[in-house]
Amino acid sequence: MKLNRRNFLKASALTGLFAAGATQTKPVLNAFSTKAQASEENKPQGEWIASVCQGCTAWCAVQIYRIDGRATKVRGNPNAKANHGHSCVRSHIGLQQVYDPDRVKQPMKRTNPKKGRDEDPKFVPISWEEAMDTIADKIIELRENNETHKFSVWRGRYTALNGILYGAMPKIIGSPNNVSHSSICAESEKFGRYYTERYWGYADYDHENTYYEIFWGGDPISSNRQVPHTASIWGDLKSRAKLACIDPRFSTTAAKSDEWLPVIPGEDGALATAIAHVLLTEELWYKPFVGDFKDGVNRFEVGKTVNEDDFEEIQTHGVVKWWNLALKDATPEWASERAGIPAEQIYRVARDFGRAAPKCISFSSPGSSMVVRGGYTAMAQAALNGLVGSADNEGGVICGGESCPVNDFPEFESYIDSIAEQGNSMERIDHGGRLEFPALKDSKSGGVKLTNTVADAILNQDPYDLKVVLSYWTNFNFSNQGTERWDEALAKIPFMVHMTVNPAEQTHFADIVLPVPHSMFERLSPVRGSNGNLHTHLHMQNKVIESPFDIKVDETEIPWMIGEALEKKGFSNLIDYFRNEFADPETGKSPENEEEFNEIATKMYTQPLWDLSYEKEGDKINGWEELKEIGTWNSIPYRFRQKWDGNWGTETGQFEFYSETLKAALQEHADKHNATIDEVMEAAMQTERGEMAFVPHYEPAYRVGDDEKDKYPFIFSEHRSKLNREARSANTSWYQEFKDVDPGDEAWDDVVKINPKDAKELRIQNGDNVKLTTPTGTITVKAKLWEGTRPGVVSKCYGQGHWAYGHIASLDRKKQIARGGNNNTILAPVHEAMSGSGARHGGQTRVRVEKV
Ligand SMILES: Nc1nc2c(c(=O)[nH]1)N[C@H]1C(S)=C(S)[C@@H](COP(=O)(O)OP(=O)(O)OC[C@H]3O[C@@H](n4cnc5c(=O)[nH]c(N)nc54)[C@H](O)[C@@H]3O)O[C@H]1N2
Ligand SMILES: Nc1nc2c(c(=O)[nH]1)N[C@H]1C(S)=C(S)[C@@H](COP(=O)(O)OP(=O)(O)OC[C@H]3O[C@@H](n4cnc5c(=O)[nH]c(N)nc54)[C@H](O)[C@@H]3O)O[C@H]1N2
Ligand code: SF4
Ligand SMILES: [Mo]
Repeated sequence: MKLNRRNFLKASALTGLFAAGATQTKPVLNAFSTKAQASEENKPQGEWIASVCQGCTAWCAVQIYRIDGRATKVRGNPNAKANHGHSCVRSHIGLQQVYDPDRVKQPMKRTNPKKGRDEDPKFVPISWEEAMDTIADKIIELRENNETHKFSVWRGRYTALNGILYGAMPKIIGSPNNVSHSSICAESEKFGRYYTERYWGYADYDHENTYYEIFWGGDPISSNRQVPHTASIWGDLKSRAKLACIDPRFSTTAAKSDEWLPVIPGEDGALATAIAHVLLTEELWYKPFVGDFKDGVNRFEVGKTVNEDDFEEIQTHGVVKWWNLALKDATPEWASERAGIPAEQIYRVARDFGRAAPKCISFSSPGSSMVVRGGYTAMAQAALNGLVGSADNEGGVICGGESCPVNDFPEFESYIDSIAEQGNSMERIDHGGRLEFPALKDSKSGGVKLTNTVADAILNQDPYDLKVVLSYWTNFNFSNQGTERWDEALAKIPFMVHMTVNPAEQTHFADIVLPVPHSMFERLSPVRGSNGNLHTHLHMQNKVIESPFDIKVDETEIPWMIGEALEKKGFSNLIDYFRNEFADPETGKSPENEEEFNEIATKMYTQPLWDLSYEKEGDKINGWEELKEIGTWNSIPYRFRQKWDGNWGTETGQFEFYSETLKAALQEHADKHNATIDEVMEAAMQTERGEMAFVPHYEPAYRVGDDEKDKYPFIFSEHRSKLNREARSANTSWYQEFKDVDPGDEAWDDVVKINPKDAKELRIQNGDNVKLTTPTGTITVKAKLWEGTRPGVVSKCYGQGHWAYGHIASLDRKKQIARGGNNNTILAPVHEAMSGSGARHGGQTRVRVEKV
């Protein structure tokens, strides 16, 4: 072919294309590529092995460089479409976690029967056999006394294998009490989207095609779901789109946005409804989505009700009802008084957002919704995406994702005997579904299982006591608000097993401690990550290294071994289920030991992804070995507007501003209690009554503590760290050394950030030790003068304050002296009851700050 200019361009475009394809299998971050720097003779003999980081809920596919059996480096897995070769700073901290000398190294048992923070558990090493035998004895005792419901499995973070330990095992033993940490994580955010667009899950966004983003208490370049992706495209996003960050704190995202709205904590609902008000009064709603007045004349005028018949909706339901009930008086001036943001700024954000319709994003987060009464705030944030037509649309918000076909674990119903059946029918321990806790997941009363109420249940024996608890990947007396209650509750449990990587605050109350793999390096398991970058996926954790410690996998191997121990004592249903129902999909072989069980369960679960005979839309992976090697399966990119034209799945089939779906769920919950919906609203601590219950609306912030000057004059607001791997990374020197990457924070320390104006009045200076007192508790930390928090609001990072997590996390581990203070010691144990969430944000607790 002769190369004229036209086909030269064609050819080079093609090479370019192929080149781009080829680089996808290469690391993006070459600085970390050892091979790139090594000469031939000293070329390292290592290899990159696929795995998954679970440092946060992004669950990124990564690769780990192994050399001489040691894990030495981490990078994003270039085969994964969600993070495309990137990983965040926290992924590297995993290396220090897995080689942490403070880890639990062998099974141990408590020899001091007294439990309490001041009691030394006097742990001594035991064999796995003794541990399993003891656990089996306790379970058999419950079965003999017909009180299997007093058995409970507690789950923190988890992999896709959780269906065995958390799903099947309690049911086969006979307990409704599998308790998850999800309700202290993010359920209220999901509530908002479910009751507008019927999607319960983490959100994904089309950042590449958007022109305006409002971040509601989200700091997506430091936390939330997709840090590697968001950080990697931030430059492009920022040069294309306008960004507004609504956060009481000057976060990294606030610093890099066009607008910062330092909202008074818990008052976001006022801003969201005011933005909706402006979109309607100024005719900025997206008409091809919402529809229009029949005669084209806008009747949304301040304070005026509108006749429903005058408006014709297209994809939505109830815009006029919403206006009449909750929006007509919600002017920016009204919102300004509540949220503490100038009205002009609210107008500007609303107008710029509306002008970008439909390519604009209202980005909700737990930060602004894990707040007492924050469920309606989350609904309002989601409803904005309806008004601008960005819901399920390019440049907007994705509702769900393409499918990622996996197999369910085998049915276990036939292994539930009559004793178990009776236990399973008992009321749950967590109070979910009681009048005051609608906890409405998937339209079900009590659909969300509450976490933080379990401490109250144990303390008050309401509805009964728990006797045997198996807890994994949790640290509930650190991670729940109101930690002192948890210390007391844990001390009351007669037998608790903690399966943990590090001995933690919860371990201090355990009877048996079991060492488990660090999920990122030491176990084989499938992980279904959050959707990201328009793709749904499944990633594989591999056993990258042989652990130096005597560990067993919590979700599979330990249940198997307990099953064997139970069999010896005459109860074989659990092990029978594992032996009879699980079989290698390739050879048909049943598992014979715990390790085989883990592998076979993983193979069965993932078969549709690696077996080419299953139809699917996404990566083609040829065989089980290839899945482990590539480490990820990705769906095709999301196809937008799947839910448009009546497919939303809501009661009306439309995107609901007036939520018939929530109305039905609330009615069912009310009927269950012979109550009215108003009575439910009251019990659930909501202020509005009547039809307001069915629309996104403003609820005033709820605060614990009196604001009189001499009592609790400040609002306490908190946030997470760029370096928090949830609350698990504080025992690493990298966490401590680089802690000042969080704006305002200090290395090796824990500070409360106070506005200089307030500090001056209190005569407090940088570095002073200050006591923070709330109605719930007291901690002592350093003061930091910082303009990044508004006067009247003090701001503090979550994550420090460990008194039993290791020698780096504590100032003095032996004497239990924490480095800094745990926010949960002073945060009140309150809830966002509509979604059943623990409420940590929204300035729910007032605080007194005193120099010590
Ligand atoms: N004040 C406040 N409280 C919060 C939050 C907050 O931002 N502020 N965040 C909330 C959120 S979003 C969540 S999700 C929860 C999390 O709270 P939890 O689910 O209680 O988890 P962590 O506190 O991270 O502690 C997990 C424990 O697991 C152990 N561990 C570490 N790696 C592994 C592993 O690979 N396998 C196993 N089996 N164990 C391991 C650690 O030793 C630690 O003891 O906390 C909530 N609590
Ligand atoms: N770096 C990091 N990222 C993580 C995790 C982690 O531990 N570390 N954990 C993962 C997990 S388990 C979860 S659930 C998610 C949580 O995701 P997010 O909730 O998005 O995480 P945070 O950074 O805690 O966001 C809270 C933000 O809300 C702000 N905020 C507090 N009160 C209010 C309020 O009343 N209104 C508004 N508008 N903002 C408020 C805080 O200042 C903070 O910047 O993050 C995940 N990503
Ligand atoms: S910490 Fe979270 S965002 Fe960072 S690499 Fe791990 S899973 Fe991804
Ligand atoms: Mo979470």
